[in-house]
Amino acid sequence: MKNLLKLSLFTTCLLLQAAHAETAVPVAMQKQSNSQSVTLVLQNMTCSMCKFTIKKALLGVEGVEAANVDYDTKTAKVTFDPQKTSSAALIKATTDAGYPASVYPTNK
Ligand SMILES: [Cu+2]
Repeated sequence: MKNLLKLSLFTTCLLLQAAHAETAVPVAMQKQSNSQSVTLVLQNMTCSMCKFTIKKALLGVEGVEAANVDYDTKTAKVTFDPQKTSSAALIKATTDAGYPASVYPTNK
């Protein structure tokens, strides 16, 4: 009887460890890929200097980690922390700077 109890405790322990291992992996992965990327299509970009204005506006938004503005395609690829900001806030920032934007369709 005593041995049976020991065995069942041992099995429970193994099961708990397995369950823990299964949940621990996705959590770790989530932390690594915490930031999100979005591509914005910008209006009113009339010269190559515009990209600096837009980049500055985007980097001024709290939670933005990187902003790469491309004059040729008139897009901005922005990496941000979704806990701190959103694509709507990014659009507001570029709009306030004079460049209304929309989310590039494939990134919706
Ligand atoms: Cu310009």
